[in-house]
Parts: sequence; C-alpha cells; structure tokens
Amino acid sequence: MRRAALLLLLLPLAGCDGIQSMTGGDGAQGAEFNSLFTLFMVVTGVVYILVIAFLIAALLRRGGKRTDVRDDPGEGHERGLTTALVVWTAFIALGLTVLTLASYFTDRSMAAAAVPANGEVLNIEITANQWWWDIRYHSPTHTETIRTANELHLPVGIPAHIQLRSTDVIHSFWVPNLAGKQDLIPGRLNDIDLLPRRTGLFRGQCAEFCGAQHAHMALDVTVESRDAFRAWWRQQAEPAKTPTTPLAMAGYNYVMQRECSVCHNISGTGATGQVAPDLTHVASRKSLAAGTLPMGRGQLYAWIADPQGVKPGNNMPYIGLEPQELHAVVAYLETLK
Ligand code: HEC
Ligand SMILES: [Cu+2]
Repeated sequence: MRRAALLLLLLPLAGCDGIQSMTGGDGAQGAEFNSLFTLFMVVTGVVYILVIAFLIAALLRRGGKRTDVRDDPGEGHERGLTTALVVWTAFIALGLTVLTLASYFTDRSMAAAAVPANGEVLNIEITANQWWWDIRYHSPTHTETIRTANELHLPVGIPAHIQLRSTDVIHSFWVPNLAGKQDLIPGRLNDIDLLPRRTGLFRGQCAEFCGAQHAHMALDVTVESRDAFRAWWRQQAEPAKTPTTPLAMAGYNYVMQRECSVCHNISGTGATGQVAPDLTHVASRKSLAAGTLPMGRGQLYAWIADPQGVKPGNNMPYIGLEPQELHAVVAYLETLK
C-alpha cells in the first residue's frame, strides 16, 4: 500500500522527460528560465529549512516547561538576541537581492537570445482556433508566405519571432522544451521568442482551457538543421500537385465541388477557404486534427468519415460521403505531400 502511494507520488515526475519536458533546456529561453527557477528553489529552500530548524530548536529548548515572563534572562541574552536578529535580517536582505539581480539578468539574457548577432530571424504568425493552430511563415522580405497547421518547423540556432493571435477564446502557446507559455487573446496581439538549441522532435500543447477539445490541441515541433529547414520551406511553398490516378482525380473533383473547399485552402486549386487548416501539404504532416491522430491512411479515413466521432464538438461537420467518394477523397489527400 505504502509502496503504491510512493509510486503515485513519483508519477508526476514522468512528465519531466522527453518530447514535452520543461527540464531539457532544448531552447535558450527555457534553459535561462530553468537556471533562475533552480536558484529560487535553492535560496527559498535554505530559508525554509532554517526557519523550521529554529522553530524546532525553540520548542526543544523550552522543553515543555513553563517559564515566568517576569524572569529576567539577563543583559547578555538580550545582546545575543539583537545580534541574531541583525544577522537574520541581513541574510534575508542578501537573499532577496540575489533573487532580484538574478531575475533582472535572466530577463536581459532572454531578450538578448531573441536578437541574433547576424540579424537573421524567422517571422512566424500563429492564430489559435478552437481547436487547431493556423500557422503562417513569412520570408525575411515578407514577399513570400507559406501556410500550414498544427506543426512548427524551426531551424536550430536561429531565433524565431512568433506573433500570437486568437479568433475565438483565450488559448496559450506552450512548447515546454523550448520556452515558457504565452497567451493568445482575441483582439490582442501577443508575441513570443524561441531560440532552439538542439535538433529534435518536440510537442507543444495549448495550456489554457479553451473548451471540450482543449486536450486535443497539440502542436508538432520539429527543430532541424538550416538545410533541412530550407528544404521544408521550399516544399511547403510549392502549390499542390495535380493528381495522376483516376481515383485521386475523382477525390480532387469531389473536394473542389463540395463543401470541403469552402472551409479549406489548397494552394494552386479552386479551394480557397480560410476557416480551417490549410491542406496544401497535409499528408506531409505528422498528425491530424492537432495531434488527435497520427498521420496515415486509416486515420484519414476515420477523420473524413466521422470528424465528430474522432474529436467531438470540433468545427468540421459530419459530411455523409458514399464509400466510393470516401476512397477517392482519401486517395487525393494522400497526394498532398
Ligand atoms: C465547415 C467547415 C469545414 C468543412 C466543410 C470541412 N472541413 Fe475539414 N476541417 C475543418 C476544421 C475546423 C478542421 C480542424 C478541426 C480540428 O482539428 O479541431 C478541419 C480539419 C480537417 C483535416 C485535418 C487537417 C489537419 O491538418 O489536421 C482534414 C484532412 C480535413 N479537414 C479534410 C476535409 C475534407 C476532405 C472535407 C470535405 C469532405 C472537409 N474537411 C470539410 C473544417 C471544415
Ligand atoms: Cu486550450
């Protein structure tokens, strides 16, 4: 029983590792913050232990005996007490000064991490929706923009400046491996800076309760080399390819002629909807519906056949497709690499 309780206590620590972890220091801002957090823990921990130690010492000394308050403990005792109080106050003042200075310098180095030495910075715009992330990348000159959803690609060592908006309720952008949280608030522009320090796959998660599917509002984050990032950018900037098989072609026709194209955008086609995830390269992503399902043929079938069954309450309606139409639509979506 005791052992089970102990194991249960340790359970939250399982969250301290891997792709969604605050302790990895995979981003400059996150690492800075972790050092500050550790310093706060040490200083406040020492103060806490001292206070408790003095309390216990006082209780033991009193030894349960009643002492008469009128008993004069003597002048030496009073002087000792004064010295102790002065030392204690100085100790507290020193502790607070250390924490204040550390906060100030952490703030400065976080700001410095957002400003690259060579002026190279990535401009990204994220709009939160119930319950998915709409993501736009602007080229340095803002002449070219690519749009994707629920996935972030970041080149290692290059600061990313991200503007954050919301179309409906308050959400919170959080990639624990890289940095702290920042809210996305309707009618307001917020921002956050990231500086990834190592390559890898991470998981972001909306961190502000935003409705029934809040838990299904995740973000795949890929930190990669500059070359890999450039290749990804080039591929995302391409319009969708025209399908080559008859089945995929039938799916293309269905998507263009039916309601899908009213909500979804597919670059290079007549689908220009703006209120749903951009599908131009949907099959190149790692997951579907903001991390609800991994990307794959079976999951595409499941999603298109019954989006409300997979993610109840989300803003894609059930569309009654005939089996042949479903085969065709999935075959077309799979070509959108
Ligand atoms: C009324 C608007 C609307 C219509 C019509 C619609 N969708 Fe969607 N679709 C959405 C929204 C909103 C989402 C995001 C849902 C979420 O993750 O919460 C979505 C998500 C998707 C996704 C997953 C995208 C991703 O990156 O996770 C696919 C694929 C998709 N829709 C395909 C289709 C197809 C094919 C059709 C036509 C049969 C269609 N949709 C019709 C609104 C719509
Ligand atoms: Cu949320």
